[in-house]
Amino acid sequence: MHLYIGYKRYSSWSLRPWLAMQATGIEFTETVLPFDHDNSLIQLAAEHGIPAKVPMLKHEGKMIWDSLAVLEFLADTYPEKNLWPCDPALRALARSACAEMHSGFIALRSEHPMNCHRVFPMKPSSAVQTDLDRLATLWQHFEKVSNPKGEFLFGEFGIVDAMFAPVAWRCIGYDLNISPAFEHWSKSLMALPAMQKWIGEGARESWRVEASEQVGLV
Ligand SMILES: N[C@@H](CCC(=O)N[C@@H](CS)C(=O)NCC(=O)O)C(=O)O
Repeated sequence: MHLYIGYKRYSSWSLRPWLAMQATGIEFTETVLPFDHDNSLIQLAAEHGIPAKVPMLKHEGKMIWDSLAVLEFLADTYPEKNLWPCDPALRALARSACAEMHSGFIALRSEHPMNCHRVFPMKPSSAVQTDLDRLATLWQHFEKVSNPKGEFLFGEFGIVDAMFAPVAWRCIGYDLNISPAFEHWSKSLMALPAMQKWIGEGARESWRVEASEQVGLV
């Protein structure tokens, strides 16, 4: 399997499948496509005749793009990794939360883009606060329904943890508060060797995207 990703410093969508693969021991090779600095993503998409963005997974001639589609493909390909909870009701809840992360939390995502190496405390706007409150409610619901035996949302690390991983970084980087339950989960997530590896590799990247570096300054 080969995973094409964007910048480790900035690409929250890329982090999600990368983290799921690293944290669960799925073997893969990877290429970073610095799409704001060269045309490698355009070329790759043209080569395969697909309207692709990163992340994108190449496997046995197939190209799969979009973070959630890649994660679903991984869950199908490696059922033994239990990337979704085994219990159908919990699986449905995990899917609801992931779908909401994929399509929602727009204010949080747009006003506080992921930047793994910038700590810049910001007061949340009222739209962002609504997203943070919604996340607190979601975590409350996870606690009530999931009652996990392990340290992640449904026990062992899975897709739902990967999908929300960039939110953990956003809270650290912009000093945003959600709830004690979220904080507890975020600590476990940040302690994952895979998460630390991503952050370390992001630190060694030299590309800079000015729009992301200037958030809160202009
Ligand atoms: N919803 C998509 C978003 C993918 C996306 O927007 N990727 C960005 C990088 S984070 C990208 O490829 N940008 C380059 C471009 O649009 O040309 C997903 O879940 O993968």
